[in-house]
Amino acid sequence: MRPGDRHRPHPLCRWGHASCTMGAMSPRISRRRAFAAAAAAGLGLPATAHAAPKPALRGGRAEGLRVATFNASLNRAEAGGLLRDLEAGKDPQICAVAEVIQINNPDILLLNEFDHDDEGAGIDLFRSNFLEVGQNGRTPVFYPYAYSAPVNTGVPSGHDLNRDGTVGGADDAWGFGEFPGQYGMVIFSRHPILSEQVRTFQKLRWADMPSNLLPTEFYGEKIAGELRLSSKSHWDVPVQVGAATVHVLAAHPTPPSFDGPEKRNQRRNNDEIRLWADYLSPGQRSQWIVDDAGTHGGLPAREQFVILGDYNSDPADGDSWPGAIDQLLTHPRVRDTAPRSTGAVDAAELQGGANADHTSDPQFDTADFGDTPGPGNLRVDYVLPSKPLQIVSSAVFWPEKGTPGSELNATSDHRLVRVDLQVR
Ligand SMILES: [Ca+2]
Ligand SMILES: [Ca+2]
Ligand SMILES: [Ca+2]
Repeated sequence: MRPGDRHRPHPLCRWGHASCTMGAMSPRISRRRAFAAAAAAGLGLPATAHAAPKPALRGGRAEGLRVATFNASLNRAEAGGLLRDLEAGKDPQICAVAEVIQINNPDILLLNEFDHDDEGAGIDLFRSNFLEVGQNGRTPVFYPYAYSAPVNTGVPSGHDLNRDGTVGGADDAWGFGEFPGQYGMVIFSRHPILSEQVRTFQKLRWADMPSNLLPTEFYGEKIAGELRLSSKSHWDVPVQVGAATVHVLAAHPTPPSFDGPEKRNQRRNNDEIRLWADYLSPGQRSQWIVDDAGTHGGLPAREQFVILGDYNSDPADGDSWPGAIDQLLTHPRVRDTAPRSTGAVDAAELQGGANADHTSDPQFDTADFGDTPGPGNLRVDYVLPSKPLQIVSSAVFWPEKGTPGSELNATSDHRLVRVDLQVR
């Protein structure tokens, strides 16, 4: 525990972290901390005024919940690079990411591409130096709870996975990355994270998935048997919202590109998406799934969830294995609210190129990729709630060129996607 942590009730919940107990989470302290910070910033009611668990009972009043996902592109070229930028407190890209978050003001947020460090120092610095400071006159946001854990990106496999004749480098790691933790993930929440019930699937083997698409001939039998399925990690993070529990299912499957004829990344992307589809299918179909603590099986049918993340797969365009994202969009437990923006329509028209040939309606695009030759702008970022959750609205934050906020479009190649729910 570092000196600054005594003010933070729950600095970082990590898998297996001794301090991650319900007892360590004190809504009272976190509220006080939020009020103190807001007072220091010269504000009235802090954003976390509604962060405390409300006295809602089952069957009682519904609670509004805004859930968002954002691939914020906060990865850096070398280990420690993001920490240096966060410490300096002025990096314009990080300020813009914080401003996007402050404008959208989610209650639960997954950030993809946030370099992971084992102490959670990056999470603390991002909160104190950016989120809790009004960017460009916006209202600060306060997240008393956060979760992160190690990822497979940049972790050396010791094998020549890309078959280029040498061992080492980003392409030979368990997930593509220059150093362990690059392109990591973090969840921020105003509601308590039930950290003792978190399940992670970092080490689950690809070969253990029945009827997988693993190109065994390309890797060879021995190495194929060791490969990890998740390119970063898959997390089931339960969050307590009033009297209800909502499971945040977070992941960031590998892009289905940079492939040879064996299509290893395209195949892996499909199977990483399939992990959640199987996880949500109780019974035989999820029995092969084993979490990092050795527990088998998927998410029971009674549990509510929201799937979050950049799944690198458009329903119709880009390089996906056919039907990859449909495994989630058409899953019987999942509701697709089809979040949209007018900015994406505007961008597809202005940018042309591959966009002109797309099948998916551009209003659903969430990422602004290269257009000549392609892949063009795609729908790859998803917030997919379970069916019993009541939907209020949904949106992609993609302001049209020349309108207020459009200067933030350059912050990342992805846009923030959000869904407003009622939880009871
Ligand atoms: Ca190699
Ligand atoms: Ca583009
Ligand atoms: Ca498109």
